[in-house]
Amino acid sequence: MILSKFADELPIPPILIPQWKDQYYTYYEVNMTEFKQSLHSELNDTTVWGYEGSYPGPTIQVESGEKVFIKWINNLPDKHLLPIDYTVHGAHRDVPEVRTVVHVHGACVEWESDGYPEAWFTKGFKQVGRYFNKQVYQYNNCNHACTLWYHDHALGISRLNIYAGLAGFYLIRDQRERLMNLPSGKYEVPLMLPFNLLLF
Ligand SMILES: [Cu+2]
Repeated sequence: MILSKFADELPIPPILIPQWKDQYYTYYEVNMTEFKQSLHSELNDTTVWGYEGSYPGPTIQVESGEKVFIKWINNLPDKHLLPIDYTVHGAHRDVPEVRTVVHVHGACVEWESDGYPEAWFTKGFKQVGRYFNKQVYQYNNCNHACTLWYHDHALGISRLNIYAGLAGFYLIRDQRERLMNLPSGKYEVPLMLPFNLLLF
């Protein structure tokens, strides 16, 4: 089957709304779930994994220096969407099949909040990897304005969790960027090109 090109509008992920925000800090909760989503109007809906019912996940947009807390919550099924290679390091049968941990790529964070591959957790934090340390991650966002992304990082199945859909944008804004008068609003289009780095 050949799919028509340029048939659908480019999906732009929604901006995530925080649960709480005051002058001191911002708090988000982000659920990982399995759901169906249209990936092309000529195809039936596809089962994917995503954050807050969105694939790619909703865009997290913060200000440089903003103190942000995020609780990443695994509400995925017990069975993986994709076949697991149990010979890969960290993916042997002694660990639960579906495990997740979120890494914000390029963020400056304490190690406990960095989404270490062995800090994975399962649904309801029932089982955790040996470097799991806390449920709510802290991000100090010390970077200047930049485009970062968040993605799954669980040892042995990162690539599968990301193929399944666990990735999204994390944008840091600042005054210096705003003064550059760059294209903004609907003229700023975030693009994500999925390909396989050496992710295991
Ligand atoms: Cu990364």
